[in-house]
Amino acid sequence: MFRAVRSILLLFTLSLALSAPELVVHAAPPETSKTQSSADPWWKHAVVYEIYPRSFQDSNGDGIGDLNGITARLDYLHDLGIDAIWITPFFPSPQIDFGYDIADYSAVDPQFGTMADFDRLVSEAKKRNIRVIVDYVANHTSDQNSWFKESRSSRDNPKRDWYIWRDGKGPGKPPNNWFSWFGHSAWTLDSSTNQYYYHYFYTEQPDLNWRNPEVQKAMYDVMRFWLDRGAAGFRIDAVSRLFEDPELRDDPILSGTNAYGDPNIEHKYTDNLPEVHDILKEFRKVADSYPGNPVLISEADQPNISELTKMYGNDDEVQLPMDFQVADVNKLSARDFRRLLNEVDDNSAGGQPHYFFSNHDQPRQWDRYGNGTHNDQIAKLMATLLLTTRATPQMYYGEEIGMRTTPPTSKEDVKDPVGKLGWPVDKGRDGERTPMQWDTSKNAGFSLAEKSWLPVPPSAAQYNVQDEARDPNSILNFYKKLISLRRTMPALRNGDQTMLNFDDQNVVAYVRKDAKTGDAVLVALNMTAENTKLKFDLSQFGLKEKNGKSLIPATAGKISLENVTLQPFAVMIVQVR
Ligand code: TEU
Ligand code: CA
Repeated sequence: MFRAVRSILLLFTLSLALSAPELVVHAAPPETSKTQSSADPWWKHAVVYEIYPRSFQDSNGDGIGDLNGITARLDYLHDLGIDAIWITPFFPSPQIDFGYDIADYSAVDPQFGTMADFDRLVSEAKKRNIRVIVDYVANHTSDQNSWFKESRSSRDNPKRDWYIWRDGKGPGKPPNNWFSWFGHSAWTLDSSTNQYYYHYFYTEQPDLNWRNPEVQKAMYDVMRFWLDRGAAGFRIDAVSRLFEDPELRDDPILSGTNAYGDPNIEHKYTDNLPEVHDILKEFRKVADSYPGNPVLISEADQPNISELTKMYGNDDEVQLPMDFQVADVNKLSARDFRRLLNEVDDNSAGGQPHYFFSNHDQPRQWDRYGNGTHNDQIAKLMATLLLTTRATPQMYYGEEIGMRTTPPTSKEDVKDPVGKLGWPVDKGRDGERTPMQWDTSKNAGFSLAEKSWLPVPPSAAQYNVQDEARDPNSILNFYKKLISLRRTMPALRNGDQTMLNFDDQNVVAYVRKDAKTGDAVLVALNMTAENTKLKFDLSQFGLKEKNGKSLIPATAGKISLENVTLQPFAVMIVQVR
């Protein structure tokens, strides 16, 4: 998925454009404004913030971020206004896939801290009304997990069937043509028992056999373990890959080859099998057996709205399926965004959408959506899109300061194994995992070590929390303003959403209106480098006034809705009656 995007990125020359509308910055709102106005579960109104713990804040000078580092930065997160953090895996792991290869599901890796550190993080976060969401890697373990060590020890070990073991088709021939997402055969021969085990991802990440009730029980216990310790829910990793075709049919071969030199295939028999939904229902039962509405967020790059919609079940599966369709439009296309946003509302599922643009697996939005000259303004446009629709927004650390993708410059420096395998076509995911840029001190304030695990990008000199906090026109203050509007305005918090001007090639526009209070806003996003004139008639929404109060950009008087001009990539949020 991320490979194509990555090569497109190389084409852009990056330059800095510091053009920004005037903006008034408000301090974080009082706690009481976070009180629910209705019986909605908390996650419906939350802003979720993804933290890659290796790269957020190092507290002990070893060059690797840790749990205490996150705790030390909670005041920053509170001031930003977010409601929940999702922390990618911090469990014991050989770190082949930087934590997504778990050796023990119920402990903390010493390089990230201790269980006491986790407990302290949860309780300190709670004091600031921030919930902690844990990553749940259900599809596979590490090959260093004691479950797998037992499983591989002999063909008749009681845990043999916890993983997918099969005979080859003949000498040197794996059971079928399935390919790993990370390159080459998805089967590895284990010489000690002369059978192959299946792994959707790295060789060191054997897939669990979810058809085995013992595996199911052990994994539901993992959920209970973290819920008992105060987790507010889970982001479920690679969930569409839980089941494989029992007949092991060959996947269809497509044309061309990928960055690893393998033929492209359709993962037809290892992805989105219907059985996934039986397990999602069980996950939900576990979550629902706890107070406080624990949330389930699914990570699955569903190919279309109907597959995505299935993730909600009948409101008995996940509450927030991540929408990869919206995340990966990968160009500023008013048409595409309008269609996708509208599709969700046309859909009878009635579930809560969940949008994001960046994460630890794909190039950052600053340069993925940036055009090379207006990147900062486009960063604000993407922030507006993320934070003003009715979807629950998910941010990735650093997007709020305009962090960019900074891939390694030589193969020797690559940390992510896919980057070594795919070099130079696929440089791996290091570029979007660089340390958080806090200030202009050593390692951008991330670590006191001589060398941080990934280098701090040169752009940290201009794009960092300390400097941006002081600049009223910064990307950081723009995010703060938006998050605060989302919290305080009934229209943005609870409102219905209706897309406008379906023929407009340049501008995405929508109305959010809260049925209860009548509070309404008009949001318009110019996705082009042209000055664009617009005209709005909102009478169909019972909004009769021809003028509105512009909140972004903040203007003194009212502006006319019949004669609006949007500068290149400009956004507008107008309160309307
Ligand atoms: O990624 C799961 C996964 O399947 C991704 O390939 C995803 O579909 C893709 O990024 C969409 O663009 C998860 C983790 O997020 C990733 O970091 C891990 O490497 C992977 O699982 C294996 O655990
Ligand atoms: Ca550390």
